[in-house]
Amino acid sequence: AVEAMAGRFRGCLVGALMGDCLGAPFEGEPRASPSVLNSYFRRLNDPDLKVPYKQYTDDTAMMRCVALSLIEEKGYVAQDMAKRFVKEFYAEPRRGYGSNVVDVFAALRATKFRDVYAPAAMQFNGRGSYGNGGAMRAAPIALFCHNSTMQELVDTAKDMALLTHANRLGYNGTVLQCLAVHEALQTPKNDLNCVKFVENLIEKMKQVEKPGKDDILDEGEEPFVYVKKLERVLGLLECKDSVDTDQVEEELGVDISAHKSVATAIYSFVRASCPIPNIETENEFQRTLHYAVSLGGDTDTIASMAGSIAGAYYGIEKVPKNLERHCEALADAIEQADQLHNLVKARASTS
Ligand code: F2R
Ligand code: MG
Ligand code: MG
Ligand code: MG
Repeated sequence: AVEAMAGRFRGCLVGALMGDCLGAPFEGEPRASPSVLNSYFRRLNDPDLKVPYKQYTDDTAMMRCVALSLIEEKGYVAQDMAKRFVKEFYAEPRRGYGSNVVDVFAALRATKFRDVYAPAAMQFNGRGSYGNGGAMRAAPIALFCHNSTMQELVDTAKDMALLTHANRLGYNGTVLQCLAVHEALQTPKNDLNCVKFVENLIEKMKQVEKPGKDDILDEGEEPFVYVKKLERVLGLLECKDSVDTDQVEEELGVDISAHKSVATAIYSFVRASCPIPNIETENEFQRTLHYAVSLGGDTDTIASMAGSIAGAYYGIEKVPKNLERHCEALADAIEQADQLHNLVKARASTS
């Protein structure tokens, strides 16, 4: 038997991998119908089904770099992580990367990693990327910072995001995703209060998004974007079964920008803790992935972020074995989760 917290670490990284692999076929496609998705998950759950595994995309490719760098370096080392992103991209460039982040990799390589934060800061004429590429790879940071202070978690998540995503929305979305995984890990099993879960994140994001004395908002830039999104999540939770996918898209977003996907992933997790009309499964973890994919748009990334939160809460025991076996490199996710768990335990015993 796996120790309880180790099982949650595994659930988190396996959940992220599964959301990516199982959500990727639907990314950017017209929203799949309830019957298509029910038969998709039913078919994959058939123990006799033998098909090639579903490949992971950039989401997992980059998350693996984050995990391996933390494990090898026993902490966050910016240069090492940046080098891993670049090496990984040039080894396998066809994993479906965002169309602009690839320029960061090229500039990092061309400048020989002199200032690893500089290329990202120059994206979009100095505004930086607000894509969800920082958030999609963030789960290992939340695991590594399991016993850290909130400030340490926030700073590490932000620094990791800044390697590619220098826009406030890009890095604060990464921080929020980390806080959500962290909150899920801390929530005792069978004790999930959806409203409290979201309210706790709102309180933390109020601190994160509070403008510092040197923070000057760009013209037209709204303050507290994520706090407001999370307040909308609370509003949707109140409406429960009457919320349809159009409303989620309109209020929270389902696209590749961080501010239109991270709160959507959090909503998917809390919403799927209860039955949802048109979703067959009784398993809450699977329901989270299924619901995230059903929203359409950036299905791999939203399902991956939601899957990592759900896996951190429910643990690996809730992950259907028939489903996980279809994902590429499943064993690596489990190994990395165990290594991160050992690292966290070792840090706790020496502090
Ligand atoms: N790239 C995709 N999906 C499209 C193609 C996949 C298809 N299945 C295939 O294989 O061909 N998915 C992946 O990209 C997302 C993460 O992207 P990331 O890492 O954030 O990239 P980038 O390039 O930095 O940002 C993405 C786009 O966002 C817009 N954008 C960002 N900041 C902006 C700004 N300041 N101003 C204007 N636009 C901005 C741009 O359109 C960027 O290209 C994940 O979904 C992952 O799965
Ligand atoms: Mg992807
Ligand atoms: Mg990317
Ligand atoms: Mg995506």
